[in-house]
Amino acid sequence: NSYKVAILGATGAVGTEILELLASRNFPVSQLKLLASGRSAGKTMEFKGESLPVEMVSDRSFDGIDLVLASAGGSISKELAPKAVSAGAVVIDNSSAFRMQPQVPLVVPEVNPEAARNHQGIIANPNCTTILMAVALWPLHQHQPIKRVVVSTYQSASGAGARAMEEVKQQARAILAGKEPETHIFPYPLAFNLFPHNTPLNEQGYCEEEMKMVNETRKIFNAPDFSLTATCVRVPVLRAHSEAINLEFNEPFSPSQAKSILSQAPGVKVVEDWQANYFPMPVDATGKDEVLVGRIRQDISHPCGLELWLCGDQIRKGAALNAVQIAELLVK
Ligand code: A2P
Ligand code: 11C
Repeated sequence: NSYKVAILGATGAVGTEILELLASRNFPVSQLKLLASGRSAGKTMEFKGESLPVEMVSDRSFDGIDLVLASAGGSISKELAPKAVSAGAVVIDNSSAFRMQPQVPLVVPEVNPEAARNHQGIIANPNCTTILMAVALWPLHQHQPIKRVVVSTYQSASGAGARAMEEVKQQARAILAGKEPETHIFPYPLAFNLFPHNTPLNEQGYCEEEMKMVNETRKIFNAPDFSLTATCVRVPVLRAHSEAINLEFNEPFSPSQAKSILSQAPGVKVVEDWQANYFPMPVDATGKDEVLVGRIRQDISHPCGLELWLCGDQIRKGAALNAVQIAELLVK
């Protein structure tokens, strides 16, 4: 079997990667439609050596399409995903528009692949920071239930899209030339700086990105009371997010056992060289499929605590790869 596929947001940071992954993973595609805004109409993109036109999306774009991989932002998904479903397509949506709707599965294939089966047309791809953490925590949680998570993130510019990555480069050039950096996508200069994630704050003082980590992890793990607190920070890294994670269990969890479990876990690669003080870095995670995990150590402040550090390619496993893996589950 092969499928008529559309990528909505094909020209974006995630869409471009989806296109590459459909080719490199040999997804069974019989027809491919590249959809974006009017700004991109007339452009072409390569797929398996063939040059394909980018089309401006319209209500009719989904006629005859089996599968839509959407990554053009929440408001576009809200408007267009229901239309694609009405036209008979299944939509794997990378935005936050539908993630918390009870009838919409929220899937990380290494964690809850079975959830994908019960879709009603839309399957949601979780938030990137959440996906990377879920892949690393799930195998430990299976072994011994996690009692509480404290996570701090170091999120790259790529999380805000292709134009945001360009903005950081331009800011760096401006600063090095002694000029004022300009801000368009980000609220503050990111080059040579960092700031707490700039999504809206709730009355408890948590930003939206932090609450996505809490609520989406609970849904993916099917653990409504899962205890997690997060601080999300944007850092001047171009691509790949990092996370410092503190875990508390009910009983001690030895670092060597955690390392052995993670070494065998799907989607995880343990990267640790204690002699060389070498651990996961965003530059090493960039372009990789696996979440790199290291610095697995006993928390000296708590007998049942464990510390770890991870880096993962936000555009790949954090978005495009996870979406393509969900598509592969459906095809299976
Ligand atoms: P375009 O390149 O034509 O603006 P990123 O997350 O990297 O910023 O990418 C966003 C993606 O969503 C791009 O492919 C972008 O297309 C697409 N997009 C943005 N606005 C619209 C829109 N109104 N209709 C369709 N696609 C859109
Ligand atoms: C960031 N994780 O790095 C965000 C972007 O819920 O899909 C993706 C937001 C989301 O800014």
